[in-house]
Amino acid sequence: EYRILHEADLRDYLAGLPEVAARLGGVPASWSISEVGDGNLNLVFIVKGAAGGVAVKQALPYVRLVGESWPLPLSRSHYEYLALTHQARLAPGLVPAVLHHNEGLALVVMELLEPHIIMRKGLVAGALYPRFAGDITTFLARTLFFSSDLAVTAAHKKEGIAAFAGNHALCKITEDLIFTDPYRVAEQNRWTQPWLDATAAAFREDLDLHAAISRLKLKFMASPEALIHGDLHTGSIMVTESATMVIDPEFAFYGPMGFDIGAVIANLLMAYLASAGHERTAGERRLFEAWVLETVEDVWTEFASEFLELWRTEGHGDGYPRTLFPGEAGALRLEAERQAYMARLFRDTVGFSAAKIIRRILGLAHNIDFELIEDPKRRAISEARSLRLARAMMVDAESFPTIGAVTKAAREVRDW
Ligand code: SR1
Ligand code: MG
Repeated sequence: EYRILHEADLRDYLAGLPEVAARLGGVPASWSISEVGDGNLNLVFIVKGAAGGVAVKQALPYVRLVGESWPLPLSRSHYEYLALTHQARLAPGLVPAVLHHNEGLALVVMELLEPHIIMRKGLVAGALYPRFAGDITTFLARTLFFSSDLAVTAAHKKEGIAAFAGNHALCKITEDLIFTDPYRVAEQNRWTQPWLDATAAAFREDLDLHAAISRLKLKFMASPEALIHGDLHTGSIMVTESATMVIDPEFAFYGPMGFDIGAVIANLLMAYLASAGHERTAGERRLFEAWVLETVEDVWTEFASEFLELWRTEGHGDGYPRTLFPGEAGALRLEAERQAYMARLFRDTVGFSAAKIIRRILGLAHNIDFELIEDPKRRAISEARSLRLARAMMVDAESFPTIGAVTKAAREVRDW
């Protein structure tokens, strides 16, 4: 049943979906259809009619960035649909509504997010998003907490793990591209040459770094703590000044919570360190960079506070049975356990954040924060600062006991 949809097929297909056709309005021939996908994997169409619009995402049977030589299962569309509907229940208003899903065509039709833009593009242009920290922390706290053993029964959790277990091809991309390739000779690696040649070579020889990234890789592979988005970079977030929407959860599976939180923080840190390479006035630059670092701090502190509050009020899962913590002494002890849990989660977050930075500079998939810095030497300076920060965060975890220590180190490396 699968075929790659082109404009004419898509028009006919959507015309056969009464709810979608009604949302678009007018006759199908009047709909405008454009393919706008700029991600690494899929086709994305924007369809607009007299009454409204929809977004259509179709998985390709291969990695779009590389081509047909790298096949990829269409089943990722099924997992994306599952994750989107799950996230919509747990974090209403923070993900697009799904209007239609066709498993055979590996296609999802969603509400069109307008006037939202991809957050990464806004950050490259120096825009500030005052609602972002509050919204993303609500998304993170609710999706992670409510799919964890702290909130659900053991049986429910295991059914969740089983439902996403087949998404292993997407996990393998992460295991290779984030946790392995940047640290070895791999054909697809690339970096800003010749300025980063020596750093890339040093990272390939650095056994402290190899031990640290391998610990993180194992955590990624063997810690089904919660249903994670799995690719929560700023290209997977759409924003306006007053709204935030998380998209593209096709990498979703039960994994370590710190991977999602770390992804958000990593991408903010890269926006911060890329800022020096983009054209903006000194005043704009100061304002933008101060806002980004404040947002990094808010992301962790607001996430931690929302997550802890959920645990205190909705912690009815099998993970920490309340019956084992009776009375005042029990309550105090349980609270101490919660604080220890958050300290461990913070360490994971810092490590994963570092891994996400390194992969964008030495691995296959880069980001426009750096790529749009036209002068390669200036780009390499921002990237080298980011690599220096990331290496320290990964190898020297004890030096980063708080999020303030992370932003302080980012500020220091900004002037390096
Ligand atoms: C070959 S896919 C490269 C990257 O694109 C996705 O957005 C993920 O980040 C993946 O690692
Ligand atoms: Mg919040």
